[in-house]
Amino acid sequence: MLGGFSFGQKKLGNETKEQKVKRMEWWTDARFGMFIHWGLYALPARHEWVKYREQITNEQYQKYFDEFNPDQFDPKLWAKQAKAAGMKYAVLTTKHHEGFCLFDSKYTDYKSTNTQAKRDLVKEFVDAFRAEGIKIGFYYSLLDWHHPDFTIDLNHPQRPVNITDTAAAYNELNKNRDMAVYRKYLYNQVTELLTKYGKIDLLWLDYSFAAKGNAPGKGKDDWGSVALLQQIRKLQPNIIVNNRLNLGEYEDGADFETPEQVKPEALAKFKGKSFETCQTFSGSWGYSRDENTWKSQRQLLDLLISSVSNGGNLILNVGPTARGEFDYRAKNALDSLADWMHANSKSIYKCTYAPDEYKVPDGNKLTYNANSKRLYVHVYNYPADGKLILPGYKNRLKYAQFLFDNSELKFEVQGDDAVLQLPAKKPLYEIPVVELLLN
Ligand code: JFZ
Repeated sequence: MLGGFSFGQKKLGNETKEQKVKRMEWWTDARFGMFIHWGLYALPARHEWVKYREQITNEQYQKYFDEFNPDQFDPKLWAKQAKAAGMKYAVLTTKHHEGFCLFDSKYTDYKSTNTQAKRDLVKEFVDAFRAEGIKIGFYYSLLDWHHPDFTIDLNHPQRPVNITDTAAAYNELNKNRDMAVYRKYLYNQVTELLTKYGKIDLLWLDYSFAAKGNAPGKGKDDWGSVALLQQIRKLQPNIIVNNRLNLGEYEDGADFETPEQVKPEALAKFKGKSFETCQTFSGSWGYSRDENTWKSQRQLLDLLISSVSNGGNLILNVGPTARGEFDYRAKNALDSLADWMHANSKSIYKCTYAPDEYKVPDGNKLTYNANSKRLYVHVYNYPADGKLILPGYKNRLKYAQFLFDNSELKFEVQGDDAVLQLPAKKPLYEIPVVELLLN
């Protein structure tokens, strides 16, 4: 066969390009999802990497397992909050790097059903979000800082003090550890997650990393990535999988890229690819009590608009507290998104980047719905006199209106341009959206 896959790449299944587009359609249309990072790290409440950062041993970390008691956990409320914010899918950490499982796995005792919670939190999440019509995603950490066979590498809490220490130092630390045993565990748990909870729409596996000098990294062979992906596709043929598995020559077998904490200006290079920007409300994924760099509504909207205006998705993270709630800062952030999405979601769902011939008026950002032939101008820079110049739109514009109330916006042709007359006084919405119906 000629073509069908890019240079140097091997194909895993026999899905055609068209079938792939169809399989990914709901995700491409959705554009906006919720990430949920929740685990024992909510108790220390100082970042989900606390065990690594402070080089905490399993014994020292045990108190968080013993004290885990999320008495306010109400996934139906979480689902309502996600839905109100306009998020169409949600991805929960079924296990993060710390190794604690939020589900009733038969392969470990280190799980929520053995804590005071006594609940399969994953099952309740799935039921509640599905009931709200939100697509279900599982995050599963490839790293595991609790499993006794997971070999110590540069990202492990028990790494040598100097992480670039000699290979001998790592060998000594790893002499009783066997990645083959862990690999089987990982395979078994992913199998459980994909067989016990019904249809799973998305899987987010995290992550692979290169060695640094003598300090080992982890990738393809450690995870058994290719066999794992084949198993995933077999169990859930319609699932969408991210690209952090390190698939080598099978890299095209992953479905989307995951630029993380990438600045909006840097997203242009992903144009034309399937990508999902993942971002936090503040500077941590896990609940971080004293972290105070919370993004403003405008910054959050910019992340969403910038993702869609480059043809990608945004998944925004909430880190619930140890009691199982979205704290007031997260609630405020979600509420502010809900307000905006209530008024403007037409410029987000099923939208993508605008064709090149449509120029962005000065500092503003465009999205485009090819089906309805509508272009959306996100007015970042509100013109002082209300005159919004659309460069080169002389013969292109049929009708214009604000999205928030469908009120008409009149325009005049001046030379090659169309000039829209917005109200001189800026409407109260942050980043109002103008809908342009094109000829
Ligand atoms: C990972 C996790 O370590 C982190 O805690 C969080 O879950 C996040 C979503 O994913 O962090 C990464 C993983 C990969 C890269 C950067 C951060 N990367 O490839 O640049």
